[in-house]
Amino acid sequence: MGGTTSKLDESLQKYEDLTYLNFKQIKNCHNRFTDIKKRENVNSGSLVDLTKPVCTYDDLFESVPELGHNPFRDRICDVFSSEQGRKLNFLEFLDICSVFNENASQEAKIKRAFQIFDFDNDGFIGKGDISKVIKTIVPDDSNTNLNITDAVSDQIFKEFGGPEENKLLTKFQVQEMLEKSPEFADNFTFALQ
Ligand SMILES: [Ca+2]
Repeated sequence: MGGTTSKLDESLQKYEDLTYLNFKQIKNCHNRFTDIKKRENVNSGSLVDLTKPVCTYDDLFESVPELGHNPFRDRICDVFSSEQGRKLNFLEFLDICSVFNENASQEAKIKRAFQIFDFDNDGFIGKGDISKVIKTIVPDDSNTNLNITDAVSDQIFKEFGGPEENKLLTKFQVQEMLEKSPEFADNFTFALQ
């Protein structure tokens, strides 16, 4: 990068090895995050320490519509965040952009998709989780929605569930579901413009 590499660029460069993003994409993520902090009147210089700054989910959704338009946005942030009160730090935001990048490995995407679909965080994908997944994707605009959700959920377990019909999906079965169903898979890739 020549002799003019800033301290910030040096810090950001390290994440090329740790994420599925190239330097330009990392810088892009950083700029988006910095814009949020600027609106909050935080000196962007403090962002050299990348682990410190946090922003609220709502500020993030507003500034990053690529994430804000994702029906799973709250679940995605919950899975990646270690902060309290619907907030995430910059590195967690970077982690989201990395896994949702088109270059992320299928394995990384499936691992996170599994966590995102596991709404009750019990380590399994059960019927209740799948019902919530469907309700998240299909807008709740009719009284018959509950019946439709139930029917689709049954169909998913019939198609992707194991022969023992234990009403739990494994990672492998979730992978199969994502591979065969674009309406699920589409929610797991975005790129910052
Ligand atoms: Ca579960």
